[in-house]
Amino acid sequence: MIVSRQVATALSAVELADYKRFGFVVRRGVFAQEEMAELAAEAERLLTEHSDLIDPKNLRCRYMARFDAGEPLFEVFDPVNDISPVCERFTSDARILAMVDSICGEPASLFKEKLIFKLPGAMGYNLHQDIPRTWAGFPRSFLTVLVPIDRPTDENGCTEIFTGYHHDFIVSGNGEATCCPTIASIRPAA
Ligand SMILES: O=C(O)CCC(=O)C(=O)O
Repeated sequence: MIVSRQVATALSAVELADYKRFGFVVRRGVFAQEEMAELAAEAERLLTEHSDLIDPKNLRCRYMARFDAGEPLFEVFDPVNDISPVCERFTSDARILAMVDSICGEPASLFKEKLIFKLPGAMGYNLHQDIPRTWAGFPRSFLTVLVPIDRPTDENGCTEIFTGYHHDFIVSGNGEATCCPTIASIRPAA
């Protein structure tokens, strides 16, 4: 399905207000079931047809520690669009861009993309902001779009979002800029 950026739906005033207040907004049903099935099949295809790329020495591959302390598990193709026309299409889809444009107040551009597999047994991610203060010189206007391919649940490692930290960078309790603090150590959101 091809939708032009003008026809695709921008965020409503209520969604925009929610975004500004909470730092995130959830839009359900953006893609049809058949489109999501195509993306899921593409993820499986990449795992098998590009298994030759999956190697700890390949910079596009990220590995994750395991709960059972076994060998780290392959976790992410980062980037992915150059090996996946389907991912390329999703990340440039007008239905996503129209939403992001309305948050930015101008046409947004893709900075980077990745495909995360979250295979069973992997540890999962620590609390972090995607663009931490510690990345000196990076633009401060990034936002993250997350397209869940599998239905996200506690059991399969859904992403958990902490609201109220979007106006500034998270700092630890002692006021230090930090990339990946523990939940217990961060200052409460204002
Ligand atoms: O998928 C997640 O739960 C978090 C992933 C993430 O934040 C990242 O890759 O930067």
